[in-house]
Amino acid sequence: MKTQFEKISVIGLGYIGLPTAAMFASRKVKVIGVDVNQSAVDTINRGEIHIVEPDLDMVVHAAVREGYLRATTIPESAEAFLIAVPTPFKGDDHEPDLSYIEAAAKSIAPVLAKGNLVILESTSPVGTTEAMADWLAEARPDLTFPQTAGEASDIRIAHCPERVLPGKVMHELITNDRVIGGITPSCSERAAALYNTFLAAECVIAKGPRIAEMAKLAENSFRDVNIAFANEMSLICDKLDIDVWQVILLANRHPRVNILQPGPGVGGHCIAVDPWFIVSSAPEQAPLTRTAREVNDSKPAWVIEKVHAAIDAHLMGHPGKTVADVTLALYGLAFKPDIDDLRESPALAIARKLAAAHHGPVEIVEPNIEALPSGLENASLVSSATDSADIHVMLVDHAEFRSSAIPDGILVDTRGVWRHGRST
Ligand code: SAJ
Repeated sequence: MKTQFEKISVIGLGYIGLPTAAMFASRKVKVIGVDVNQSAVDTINRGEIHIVEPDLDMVVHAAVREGYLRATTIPESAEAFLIAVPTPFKGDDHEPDLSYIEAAAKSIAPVLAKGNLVILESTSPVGTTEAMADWLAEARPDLTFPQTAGEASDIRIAHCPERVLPGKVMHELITNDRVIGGITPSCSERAAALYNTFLAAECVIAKGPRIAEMAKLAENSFRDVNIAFANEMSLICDKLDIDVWQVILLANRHPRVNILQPGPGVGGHCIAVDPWFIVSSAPEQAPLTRTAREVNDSKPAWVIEKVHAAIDAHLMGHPGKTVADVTLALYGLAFKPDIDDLRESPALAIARKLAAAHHGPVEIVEPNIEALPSGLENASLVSSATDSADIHVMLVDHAEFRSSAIPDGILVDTRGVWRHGRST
């Protein structure tokens, strides 16, 4: 079997699928990108992008112009299919929702042919790749699949979880090691050959897709648990009236300690979601993972309480004033620093709740956006807070805020940007 791929297909052209498609196309592999969203397909076919990711626009533009990348809503035949669709959770029990993967698998089944490779890239609960293999086998009884035919199968199947950091995707796609969990060794080998088209790092082979699935969930849960520890520290230090930022700086001078940074909560659609896949698959065994999620999810409410306490404190010091006279200035809406991505952002959730409840002016400073999203109709987007702002709430430590002067007024600083004595 030849190792070079001439034509592949990427199913799902979002934050992972589009950069991956563009990366293969930049290496002169013909890529058919498939998405259910007609407007995303049209945008990409114009050589433009519908998401924000540094350096992606020029790679997509060049790939479309040179004819290596084309988008469509209907799957076509290809040598390899990479599935990169969302895996959210549903309901109060945070049950994983695999409907996008199931739909993607069923959509490619009719065009599958002997010799094809199918890769699941979406972050998935343990067992999902095997479920996907069964959906494909059910739809194509005329082909053989590795879960039953082993090494002799017509179709190769592997899980290769995406691990790239939003904001650095085009770089990390090339430089991060790839975890590869094929259903059989030759499934892994074929998948590794595909990624080696552009990978500068290593393909690390897992003993099967279940291990690869769990490794990805473990990575994001590890981070969630560690951020939860930092967030819990911030609550404890606030209660004891000591500076958590200095505590962390000092503790991190120990050679085996690396406490992460507290914040207003954990956002994005990965770290705040993936640990639930572990919890739902082994609830009795996962109290720490669950508690970390709960600690991080409860942080926005704590920040809102802090702001309300600050409003009360301000009014106590200004007897002639009412709440309507108190101006709030909120700094940052994005889900993390130096990006414009507002999806699943705790800062945005806090801003919406504060703006809805507050009777006075609310100013929002967010240098990375041009208009406020819905739910902030009572607020105004400003380039810097006015002198009349009374309470300043730091939500996202964008570079612009880290380098600007500490404002006058009451400070609620969820990121340690305005902490006194910044060096230690
Ligand atoms: N955060 C803190 N304190 C910290 C670090 C992060 O509060 O010390 C917050 C951020 O502000 C943000 C959230 O956590 O709200 C998540 O941000 P992040 O930069 O840690 O991670 P993501 O969600 O952008 O990307 C993660 C990455 N996973 C790991 O670093 C283990 C990325 O490599 C994954 O590919 C991505 O999830 C994914 O798609 O799963």
